[in-house]
Amino acid sequence: MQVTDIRTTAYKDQKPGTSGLRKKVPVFQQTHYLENFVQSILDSLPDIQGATLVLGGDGRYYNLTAIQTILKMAAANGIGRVLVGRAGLLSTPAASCVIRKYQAYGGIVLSASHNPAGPTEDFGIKYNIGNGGPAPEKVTEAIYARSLSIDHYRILPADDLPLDELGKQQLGDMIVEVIDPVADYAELMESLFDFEAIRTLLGNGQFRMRFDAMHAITGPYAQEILVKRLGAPADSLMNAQPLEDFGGGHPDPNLTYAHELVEILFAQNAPDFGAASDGDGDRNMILGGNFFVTPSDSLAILAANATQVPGYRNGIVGIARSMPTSQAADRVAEALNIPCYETPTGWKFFGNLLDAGKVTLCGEESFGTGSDHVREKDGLWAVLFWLNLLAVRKQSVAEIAREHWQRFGRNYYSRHDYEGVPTEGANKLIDTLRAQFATLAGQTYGAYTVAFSDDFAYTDPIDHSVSTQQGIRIGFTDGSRIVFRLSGTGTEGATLRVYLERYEADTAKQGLDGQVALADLIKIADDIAGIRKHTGRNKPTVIT
Ligand code: VG1
Ligand code: CO
Repeated sequence: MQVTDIRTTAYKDQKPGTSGLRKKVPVFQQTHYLENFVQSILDSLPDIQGATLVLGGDGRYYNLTAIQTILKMAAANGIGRVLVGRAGLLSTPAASCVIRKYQAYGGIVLSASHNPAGPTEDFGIKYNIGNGGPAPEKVTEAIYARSLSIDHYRILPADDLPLDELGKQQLGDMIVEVIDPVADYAELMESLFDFEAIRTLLGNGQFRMRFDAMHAITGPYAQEILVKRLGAPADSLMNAQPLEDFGGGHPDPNLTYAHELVEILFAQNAPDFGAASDGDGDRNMILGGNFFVTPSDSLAILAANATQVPGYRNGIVGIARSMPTSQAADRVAEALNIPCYETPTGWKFFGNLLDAGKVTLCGEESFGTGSDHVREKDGLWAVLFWLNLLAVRKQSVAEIAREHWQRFGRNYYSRHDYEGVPTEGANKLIDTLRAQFATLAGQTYGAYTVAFSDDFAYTDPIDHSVSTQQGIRIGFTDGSRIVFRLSGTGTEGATLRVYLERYEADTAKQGLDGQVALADLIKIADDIAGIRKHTGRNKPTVIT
């Protein structure tokens, strides 16, 4: 095997964010840019000689080019075997499933998730560890540190490999095994949910659903699982053909970017159930006929009903939610007498809790829900969980949600995103908030009195690692909250996220529109942080 050693110069901007390294494609196309980062990953992993890695991505532009390069570099660096999804495809949860099932050393997942794709749009790469989950901060910090000093990388000069047929091939001393990207994942889903009951629901001639794959990775997964195995009519799927540029869309399953689906579900004679997933298949949006389930409510509802689903029949041991996610799940945990953990934003913070058997379900307000079946959030898993519940409870989505509020109270919740604002203004806004920490408590704004304000910090209960500055919280005496964070996944300017939450126990007052119910808090957020002033915007880009 003739390995080539190539001299390179370090780039200074390869610091992974909330979920891997995300940059515009032209940034990745700079000389040796991708190679530097891949070598930095490989250099940071101890004892990888002869190890098995999993490799695949969401199919976006540059996916296949990057996969060919990574294969040749893996071979040159002494990796023993790479399991790669056919045509270079693997959804993020499927990659997690495959790493776990085949006890791989880890995996490289190529995705910029919900960010748009194409020659001038975004690309991304992240490393997942042997538990199938995103690398924890100590690993991503080591990769970044290595990227700052790297001066050569190793690659095997070889022709590109054909990746469209299943089976084993040799690349230098390494075996490349092309695997079915859907099969292992579909089998896992069948082990968790009552497919028989869901098949009956989907085939009863009454129930109608729509799943929007947004021209991204979940198309083939939905085709196999929802249509082939569960018998949903073929026209239940929308935009199921994966495209390199996701059809020019923004593959983020929310009320703004999944508007095609939203219009269908909010029309007259709407279907009973609607769902969408994102670029890499780890997010989910759940809709009923004329009804939107907030991701925070979805987590709470799944937790409260978990024992109705075979995979969770014996109950759940705990719940974890990211800090900005609403406290609806906390109320369920309290009722079930199980713990509810509050972690920083990003799925990597759930890994230790899941591995230690402290939690079964996890969720984020950003359309992410999942469980201990893998170590990533999982879009289709959430869709199947809901379908299983609908099949068992024989009620509509809206009825299930309203009953939940009656029992636990309703946490009105909304997130306002200001995307692509000038970085300087965004930083100033955060500084302005920090400067008020000492004086805010005790101040009154209309009916609301501030109880505390701080920067969220987290100490991992398992490995005791500490993560600071994970979002600014302003808590009010009635339990309402406003949270401010800057996004760690954007690639242009800064994105400000404002999270708003208010609890309503009175069942007579639970039917308001979220924006109406939160109007006072929305105004207070601007009063305290100077959102308009610092961002130059008078309204958010996205409201969910
Ligand atoms: C966003 C979400 C966060 C999520 C992350 C990755 O991060 O807020 O909850 O874990 O995206 O999701 P940020 O830093 O932009 O707020 V995905 O679907 O990109 O893998
Ligand atoms: Co995603």
